[in-house]
Amino acid sequence: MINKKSKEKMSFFNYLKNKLIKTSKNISKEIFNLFKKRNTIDEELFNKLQEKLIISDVGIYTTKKIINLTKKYVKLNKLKDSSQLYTYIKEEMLKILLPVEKPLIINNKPFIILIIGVNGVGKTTTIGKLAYYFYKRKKSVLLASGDTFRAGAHEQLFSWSKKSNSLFIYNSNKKDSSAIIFDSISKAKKDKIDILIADTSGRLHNNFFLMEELKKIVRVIKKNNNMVINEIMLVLDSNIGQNSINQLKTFHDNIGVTGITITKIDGTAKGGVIFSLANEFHIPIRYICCGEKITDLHLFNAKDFINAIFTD
Ligand SMILES: Nc1nc2c(ncn2[C@@H]2O[C@H](COP(=O)(O)OP(=O)(O)OP(=O)(O)O)[C@@H](O)[C@H]2O)c(=O)[nH]1
Ligand SMILES: [Mg+2]
Repeated sequence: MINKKSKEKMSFFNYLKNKLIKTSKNISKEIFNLFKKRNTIDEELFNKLQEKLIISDVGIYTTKKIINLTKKYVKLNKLKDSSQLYTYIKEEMLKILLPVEKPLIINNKPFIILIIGVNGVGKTTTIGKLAYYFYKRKKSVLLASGDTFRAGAHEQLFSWSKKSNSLFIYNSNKKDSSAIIFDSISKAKKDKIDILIADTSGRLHNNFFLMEELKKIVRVIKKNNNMVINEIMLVLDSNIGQNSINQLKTFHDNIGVTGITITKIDGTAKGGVIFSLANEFHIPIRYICCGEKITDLHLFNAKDFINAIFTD
């Protein structure tokens, strides 16, 4: 008999599989067909595998790693039949993701999360979903409206605060993002709030002045006694594929990213970028977002992700 827990697990798995269908088509189906249609293991097979992985946005560096490991495995086990390699590649790709499966541990109060990223990647929407996620886990949440740039940013965040049963703070007299976030931390402390999530303006990673503003926010918060940013979370849109490597590198070099949330996994064929991000940076991937609904945010789980994209 199937119990409630395994039923839930099954329905989540089907949900994830559906959301990842385009990425899965690129990675799993292509590789599966490649190994099924051919029998001999030769250089041409590896060239084709390389091509498929690069098309799926796995990135050249990570692709080469997978190919080299597979070649070694073939040699070591004296393999002749390519069908034996599909499961091996799936396992190697899982090994790339496992080290970045590190959920956030909420270990102090207020736990401060600063959300950063390029324009339109889904920062504010992710905040709404995160707030709801924590609300469901019985945490009190305060949202700080630190985006002083985008028209309607405060209204958008306020609306998410209502939907997620969280508190909202915005000071119309203050135009400076660091001042707004600083005040909100004081309020969170005073009111004994569990988690504070601060929104920031979208900024291109190569915009010097906006990157300086972000550094200032971090500086102002760190300079004050007993105030620590517990998580600097970069939001990345999976649709931009390999470009997210540059975004992560620049944000990380400038202010130090401690966690990543990947959005818009639904509908993208470029979900393979997650392997490059994991392999090249080793920064925890905390959550993945698979849609616009408040419930479309999930803890990143390497095994679920691999099983959803690799159809056996
Ligand atoms: N399909 C899909 N759409 C998403 C997801 N996350 C966010 N969006 C949509 O992406 C668009 C931009 O979202 P915002 O949250 O406003 O993005 P932002 O990064 O805060 O944008 P700026 O504040 O302008 O920099 C909205 O239409 C969202 O509904 C997701 O996981 N899947
Ligand atoms: Mg926003």
